[in-house]
Amino acid sequence: MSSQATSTVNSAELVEFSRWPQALADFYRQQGYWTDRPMTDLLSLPCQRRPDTLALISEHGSLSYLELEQRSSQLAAALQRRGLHQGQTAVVQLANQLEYFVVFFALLKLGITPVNALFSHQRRELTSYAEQLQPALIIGSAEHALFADKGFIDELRLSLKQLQLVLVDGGVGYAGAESLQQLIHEAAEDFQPTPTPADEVAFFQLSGGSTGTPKLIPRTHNDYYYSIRRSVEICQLDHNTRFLCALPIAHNYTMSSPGSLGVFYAGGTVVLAPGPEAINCFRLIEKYQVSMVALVPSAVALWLQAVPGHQQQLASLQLLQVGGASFAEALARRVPAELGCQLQQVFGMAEGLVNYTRLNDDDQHRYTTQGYPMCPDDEVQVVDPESRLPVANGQPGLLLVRGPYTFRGYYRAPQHNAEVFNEDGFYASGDLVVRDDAGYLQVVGRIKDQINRGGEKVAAEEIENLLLHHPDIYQAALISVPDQLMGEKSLACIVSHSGKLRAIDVRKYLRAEGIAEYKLPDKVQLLARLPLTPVGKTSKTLLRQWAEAGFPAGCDEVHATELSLTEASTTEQPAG
Ligand code: J2J
Repeated sequence: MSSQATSTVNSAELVEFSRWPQALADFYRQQGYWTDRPMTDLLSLPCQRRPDTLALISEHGSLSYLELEQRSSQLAAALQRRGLHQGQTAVVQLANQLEYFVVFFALLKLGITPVNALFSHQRRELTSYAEQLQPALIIGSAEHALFADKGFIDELRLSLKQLQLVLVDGGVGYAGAESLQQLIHEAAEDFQPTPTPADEVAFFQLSGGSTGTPKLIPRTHNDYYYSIRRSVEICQLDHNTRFLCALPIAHNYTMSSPGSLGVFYAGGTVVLAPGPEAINCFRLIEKYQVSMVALVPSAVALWLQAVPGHQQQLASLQLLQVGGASFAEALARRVPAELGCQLQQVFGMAEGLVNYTRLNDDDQHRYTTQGYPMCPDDEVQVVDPESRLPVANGQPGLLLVRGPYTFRGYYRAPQHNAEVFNEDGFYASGDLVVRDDAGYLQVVGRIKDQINRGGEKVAAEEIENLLLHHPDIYQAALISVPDQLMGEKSLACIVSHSGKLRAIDVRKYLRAEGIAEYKLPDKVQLLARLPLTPVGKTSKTLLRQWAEAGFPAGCDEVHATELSLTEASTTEQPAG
């Protein structure tokens, strides 16, 4: 049977994933959450209603809904002619650019399941995704050091036996890769979409992670499409919405809460910014009459600092969302007066559950909580981390969740899944929350071994494993330290053989290992040995206490050779 000629292939050929139990799936359909429609509707429906409305604007051009529909079909047809088909996977890395959504919809139309890496990701992250997915297709940008020449692709080919095609956006091209632009502009002829069935995986989201290997989150059409429709409803988007996409385009927050995809569903316009830098964003807001933006707390803090004298430029802005990390109440209360718009807090996760403060909430809830779950059938439990028994409202506890858009397992990670899911299929996100009597949640801490660096998540274990491969390091622990702007920064506590390792050496070494810049430790502290808990594990609690109160002075266990990030970064070469 030719998979190209039919709308579906044998499900054995589709991407495997942990499904919801049948009873829950039936319930989610009955409640109208799962509609069994493909996510390609997110483009085709607004295109039917308003083909000429601009779907996307960037500084390099714009695309109407019709153009986005046509170009994504042209790309899908071009891929199909080259033998790509439903059931295969892809690794994609593009910046905040128009082509991101041309590619996203093309792959949905063809039924190819991609993971969209962040543009800040480097060799290690991409290699890990590629090794896990064994993609048939890789799409990158010549603007990124990894795809500027063929070195990385040649290296990948050795371990990717199923790789059929590499596409590069921009640049002059090189042997073994075709031009993305060229394929986008080939004729679509009589292309017939073959999306994967709606209860199968549409694409993979990225986990912030707490383990050694970055984990992939399978998201089905049914679950993701629901999360988008419901977000659009809560945030009251319509075809007049103009959304500034200033955070990384592939992040779950920017894509779906309600994000760019929500804006498409509502028939509005997405304005692409290269990043959240205040002055440039203010200019774009004014130029394109932006009405809504999604930011992380550190970006809001910088906008508040930069706004005096620029208020007029923000006249069109109605809603500012903040999420991804904890946002201080004092800053939250300044947003309406100083930025001239309403604030909405969003507490979400790429694994599923999303909480919003509602647009008609009272000030107390708006400024001091992270909202409540978007779906009435999100089942949230707040439990004691040890006993796993429910705690009373007002008491901190571990968040457990199950629901119509919360995943049921990381891709091919049975061991980790056994740790983070209980026998009833509830996922423990590792967040500590307090629930009030009205059901609003406040994020008060976490038990997962992760640093939340202004919304960018760093898995401690991933960095510790790399550090332990350094010939001069024999113990390492990565911890978070409070930071006024970022909320948290990372500190690597290291025991080195020579006792002479400097922060700059550590960062250089890690950079050469090929990890994203935001994962490099902000600070390094050398110690004679790491403090232990009674059961012999590294005591990160004690390390954090020392980091805050000062490492014990005069203690012969400590060599104070700390080097601050500013010192380090002024003496280092930029990545790439
Ligand atoms: C405190 N911590 C928060 C918040 C997320 C919408 C918004 C954010 C994300 C996201 C997302 C927080 N206050 N308001 O996917 O759709 C921390 C928690 C959570 C983790 C998830 C979305 N909002 N967090 O940030 O997968 O620790 O998703 O478990 O990147 O970020 O991170 P991520």
